[in-house]
Amino acid sequence: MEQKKQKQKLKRKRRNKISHNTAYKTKLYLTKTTILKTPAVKILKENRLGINLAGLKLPNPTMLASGILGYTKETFKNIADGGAGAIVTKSVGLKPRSGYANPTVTQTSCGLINAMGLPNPGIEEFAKEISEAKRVLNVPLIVSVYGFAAEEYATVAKKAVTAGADAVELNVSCPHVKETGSEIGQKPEILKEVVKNVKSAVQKPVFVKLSPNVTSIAETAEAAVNAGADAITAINTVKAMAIDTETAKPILSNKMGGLSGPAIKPIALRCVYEIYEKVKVPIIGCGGITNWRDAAEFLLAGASAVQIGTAIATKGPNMFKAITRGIDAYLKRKGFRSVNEIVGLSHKS
Ligand code: RRO
Repeated sequence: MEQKKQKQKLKRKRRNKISHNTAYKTKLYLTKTTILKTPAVKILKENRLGINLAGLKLPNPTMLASGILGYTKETFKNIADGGAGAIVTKSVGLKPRSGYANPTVTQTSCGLINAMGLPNPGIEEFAKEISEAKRVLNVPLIVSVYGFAAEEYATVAKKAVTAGADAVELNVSCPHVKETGSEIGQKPEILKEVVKNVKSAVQKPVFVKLSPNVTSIAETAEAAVNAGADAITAINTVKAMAIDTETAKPILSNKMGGLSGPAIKPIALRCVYEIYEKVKVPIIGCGGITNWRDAAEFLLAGASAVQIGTAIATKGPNMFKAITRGIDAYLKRKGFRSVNEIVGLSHKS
């Protein structure tokens, strides 16, 4: 009898030991997976800012707007190190152009007016810069393209893509160069021809940058999208001028130029809001963004990403990090898991 009791006691002890071991192992296993998985999940969960923009992967929704800073790979690298999620180059055409005579830029109380006149080295020369920039950049490089005819846009776009551009942005909106820019973007039939030509020439995403200097920017956007545009950038500068009261003459050598900076932010925001109601492709907001709250307004209006130009030229590339951090803190404070959740949110209220 005593022996039987002893045996049962031993059996219980062994069972307990096993269950303890199993529990221990499970705990260990859980601990291990927690240790292994928690940081990854956390990073995944906390990556609120990464976006897919018409097939391009951006670490955050901020981009360098076209026309800001130089063309060299060093400048591009500086911008990427400053925290930009993507880079758009200055507009490049088929042939080199020296642009307008000075003065080409003037400061106003609420922004800058420029009339550079499309200075650029031409696509042949610039192609080398694109290939070299691609070697040092870890964010998408979008080449801004202009032309004086649909075929010219297509030729330049093809050369840019062959050199390594991740996408092209068609400049159909420069407000002050004859026979290109807004002279194309203001005529829906010509605009469509340009977009169709480029679409059939390249296999990469085609963005179309629009001018606010039209009767209905939403209808212009719709024309571009019907022709195949993968995304719309809104807006380019607003046609403007400044006069020197002492000389009684226009300040810019071209007389007219394009206004950028804080003054145009409410106009750009209205444009994005209207375009969002008309088309389904992603919109890239651009115009006077100087802080995270401006950027958040554009996202709420319907932009999937934002381009920053004048603020980078005046305050430097670290603006990207400051704006990105601000958006992230805003998303966290409001309980959003991804920046995508706030795109167009203002339309739902
Ligand atoms: O180069 C310019 O003068 C210029 C261009 Br391409 C443009 O698209 N927008 C602008 O304000 N200036």
